[in-house]
Amino acid sequence: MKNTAGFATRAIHHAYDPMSHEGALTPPLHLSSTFVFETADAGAEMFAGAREGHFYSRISNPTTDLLEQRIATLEGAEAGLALASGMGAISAALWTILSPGDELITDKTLYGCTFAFMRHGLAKWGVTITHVDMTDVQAVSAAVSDKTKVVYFETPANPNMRLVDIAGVSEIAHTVGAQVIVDNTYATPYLTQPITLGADLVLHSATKYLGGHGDVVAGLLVGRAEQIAEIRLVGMKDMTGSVMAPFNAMLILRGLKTLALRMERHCSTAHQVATWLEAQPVVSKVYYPGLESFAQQDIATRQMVKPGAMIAFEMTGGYAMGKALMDHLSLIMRAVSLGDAESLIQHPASMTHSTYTPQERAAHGISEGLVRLSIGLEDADDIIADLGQALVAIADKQAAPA
Ligand code: 3LM
Repeated sequence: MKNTAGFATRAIHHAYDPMSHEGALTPPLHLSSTFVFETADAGAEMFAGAREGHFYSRISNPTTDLLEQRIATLEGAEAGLALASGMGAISAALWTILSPGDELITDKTLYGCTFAFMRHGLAKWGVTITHVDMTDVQAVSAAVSDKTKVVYFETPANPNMRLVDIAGVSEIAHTVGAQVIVDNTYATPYLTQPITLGADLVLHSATKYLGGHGDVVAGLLVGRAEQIAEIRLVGMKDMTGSVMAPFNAMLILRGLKTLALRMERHCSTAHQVATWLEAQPVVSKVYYPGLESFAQQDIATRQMVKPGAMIAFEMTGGYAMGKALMDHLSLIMRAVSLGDAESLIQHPASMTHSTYTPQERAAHGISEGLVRLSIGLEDADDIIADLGQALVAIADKQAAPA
């Protein structure tokens, strides 16, 4: 298969030849934790890095290796690395790159555990964490200095859907020699490929859209081959041991085969649901990059093929109403995580972003009333009907005498 093949074709075929595997259509699952050396010298050469091959699955494994090649081609990167979780990818990368005394500049809004890792982990280690409003490229320009080693952000950001101009921020970061790390979990490589826009490293919680079926926790990282090799040997192998199990790699490889199809459906349904939500009088604000009312629609159009399938919204009655809505849903599941076949709803302030204090949430643009909806693969009419019946139920409840 040519490397110029389309996204879906590469997601299904890249780097695998059945004829080299006894004709097996599906890549084999190599569960082996260790690999036999042909000779003692061959083993010593592998340890010295002078000979290619697998020798222990905390370093590499044929099944995870195929996944690493697939995610690299889909992101337009030289190399990939599979890790135990999204947080494993984040911590292995940052611990490899940063040293005490360095500065990391990041957006105001981050996934709750990423924020906590920076605040409680990296900061304790002597790294200065500076939060900047990255929706404003000038603010990033004013913040960077010779001490800035890493510029880190999510786009769209979890949970409030703020977007960051990847090309603009990368250009600024590179003027001071800083590396740009983008968490591409919400967009997936189907919608945005940050490396092609100037980022140095891209990471995923593969638990989400890449796996796509809510049955695996996993992380992926892509970037330049030399840097990925360093993160493999330092951040992954020695500092965290955050290795993806081969079985999980197999599940992600299976998920990737339908990523293009699923993202098309996720996005078109999300657009319908967001449009419907915006028309409801009790919904005061909807944050979805595909809506005309979305403040950063220009960036969405520039760097996202489609607006994604994550929606955040607020209700006129604040979180009391949001909670009532959540408790009256029957098809949409009350659960954290995202990117699954099932539509999921959750309350960031008390769940995914409870790692922030209320004061921190206020300072970082995460409102207490925000409700987050991950649009699944069910029929759009059924998702809308579920939201509709819940709105009717809570309206009746409000109208009923106490
Ligand atoms: C969530 N998010 O519900 P894992 N980066 C982003 C993420 O959204 C996440 C990670 C990294 C959620 C998980 S909350 C307890 C459940 C943008 C995870 C971390 O380590 O694979 O979970 O990825 O928003």
